[in-house]
This record gives sequence, C-alpha cells and structure tokens, in this order.
Amino acid sequence: MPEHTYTAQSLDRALSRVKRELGADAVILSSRQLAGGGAFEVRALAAEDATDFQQPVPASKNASLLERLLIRNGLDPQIARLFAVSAPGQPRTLREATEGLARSLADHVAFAAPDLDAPRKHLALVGPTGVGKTTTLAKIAAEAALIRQRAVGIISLDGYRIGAVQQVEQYADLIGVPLEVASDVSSFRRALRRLADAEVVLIDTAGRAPRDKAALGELAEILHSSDVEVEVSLCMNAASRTMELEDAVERHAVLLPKTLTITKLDEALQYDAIVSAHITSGLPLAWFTTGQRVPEDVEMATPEKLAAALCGEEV
Ligand SMILES: Nc1nc2c(ncn2[C@@H]2O[C@H](COP(=O)(O)OP(=O)(O)OP(=O)(O)O)[C@@H](O)[C@H]2O)c(=O)[nH]1
Ligand SMILES: [Mg+2]
Repeated sequence: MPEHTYTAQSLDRALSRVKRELGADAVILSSRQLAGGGAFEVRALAAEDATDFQQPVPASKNASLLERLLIRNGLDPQIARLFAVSAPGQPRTLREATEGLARSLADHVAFAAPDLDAPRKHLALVGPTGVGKTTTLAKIAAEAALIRQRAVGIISLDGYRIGAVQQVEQYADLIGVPLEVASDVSSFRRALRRLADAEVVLIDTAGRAPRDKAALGELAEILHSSDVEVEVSLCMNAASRTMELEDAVERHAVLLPKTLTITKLDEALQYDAIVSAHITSGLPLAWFTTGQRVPEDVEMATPEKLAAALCGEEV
C-alpha cells in the first residue's frame, strides 16, 4: 500500500500536511513523537488506497478504557487511538484515564493563552456571529482589570449590529474601564491613541455571516494597519460541527489569528469539536468559556480541563 510518512514539529502540523496532501478522509496508521522529544511522525494512506480502512475504525476488543471512552464521547477513532496510545500506563478508572489523557494532550495539543501580564497587550476577539465574543471580552477585561489590576481599555469595532456598542458599554461601565468606538482605519488609530495609557486593550469585533467575505478583509485591514501589534484570538463554539469549524477557520485566516478561544463548553454535549478546531487550524488553545456569567465563566485552556471534557466529566 502506498503509505506516506510525514514529519513535522507538532502533531497538528503533521496532521494538517496529511489532510492537505492526502485529503480530509486520509487514514492515519500511526503517530509517534520521535526520540529526543521534538518532531512528530505520522504515517497515513489516502482514502482510495485504504480499501481495508474505508469504514470508521471502531475501538478494537483490545482497545484501552481510554480509547473506548474517547470514541464513545465522539472523538474521531484515529485521533482517539493516537491520544490513547500516547497516554502513560493502563488506566482502570475514569480518574486514571483522565489523568493519562491530560499527559498525552500536553504532548499533542498546544495550549497558550495570551499573556494578560505582558507590559502591553492588544487583543482582538473575532469569530462567527453569536459565538460569545463580547461576553468573553467582558470576562477577560474583568480578569485583567479587577484581578490582575492592569490598566484596561476596550475598543468596539462593532457598529454593525444594533445594540452592540451599548452591550459592550454596559460591561465597560460595570468594570470601570474606558471604551472607544471605531469603524475604520483612521478611527481605530484614534482610539488606540486615546487608550495609549492602557496596558491591556481588548477589541470587540462584529460577527459576520459566512458569505460576507469582504467584511473580514476590511476588519483585517483595520486590525493590522497600525504600528501596534494586535493579537487575534478566533472564538469558536464548542458545539460546532466539523464543517462549520473548517469553514470558520478558513474564512478567518485573513485576520491572522494566533490562538483559539472555545466558547460555550457548558452547552456542548461532546467536545470533539475542540480537538478538530485545533487540528484544522493548527492554532493553540487559549481560553475556554463555560457559561453566561461575567466574569466567572472563563478559564485558561489546559490539558487537564480538555481531558476532563473529552472523558465525559461535567465542565
Ligand atoms: N451558555 C453559554 N452562553 C454563552 C457563553 N458565552 C456567551 N454566551 C451567550 O451567548 C449569547 C451571545 O453572546 P455574545 O457575547 O453577544 O456573542 P457575540 O459573538 O459577541 O455576538 P455578535 O457580536 O452578535 O457576533 C449571549 O446570550 C451570551 O450570554 C458561554 O460560555 N456559555
Ligand atoms: Mg458581539
């Protein structure tokens, strides 16, 4: 069988190459981290060369508790096997499985929340309509201003939806931080100048319908046109389907996102979309949001939290 071997610095890069070169339905045969702990090697077949593998791989009789658990909780069987074989030991209880998975995830999935303690941080939240960008921004603003005692400012770039500015204004008032509103390159630059003393500037953006491609191009120009480096986090709903995720990642690539923020974990029944979003985009996971309460329902994404979600624990 024409087997292909891909080596890359991270698992998601190796899997992205598999997908790009062999297609989304490529069959993954194995994956391992090479000696020395650096690169990952993935062996795979194109779907048409893998007649024996056409059907989704059910967990084998010998599958570990962890592998069966992950498949039952919706994870792609190949990815489930990959995480399970890399987990240390032979878990016998749910707790051991979750702990083992967390160790495996720490090796396979990148986690990196933007540093709210950096001397200066400009962070924009982008993403599809209604995923929770504004609510998440308010949670992060409260964490930075009230807990970390940073000087925070907010810029709203959402003059598009009626009531959007009022929504973020209420949060800014509640937290006690200044708000600027902008709609184009020059007003955005003016807003940045007005917030020159802020250490953490959070930028709320408008969600746009999937077909409105021009709007994201305009937003990219605004966010990346000044001397200030704006870090972008792409927000995705944990309950999204694979096609929606892939579409969102592709459409928002023009905004040059650095991380993924996964919202509404509390509403999702399964968490495979988090892994798909990471693999599809190759972006590290920043924050998870777990409810509507501001500021409580946000936390930094960690291997332990993701492991608990994937193993079916309540989040
Ligand atoms: N259950 C749950 N609801 C959430 C979460 N985050 C936000 N929401 C709710 O989702 C709805 C939309 O939230 P917004 O923050 O306005 O979403 P948005 O992405 O800013 O929406 P647009 O600006 O219109 O694109 C609100 O009812 C929020 O309370 C979460 O983590 N869990
Ligand atoms: Mg909003």
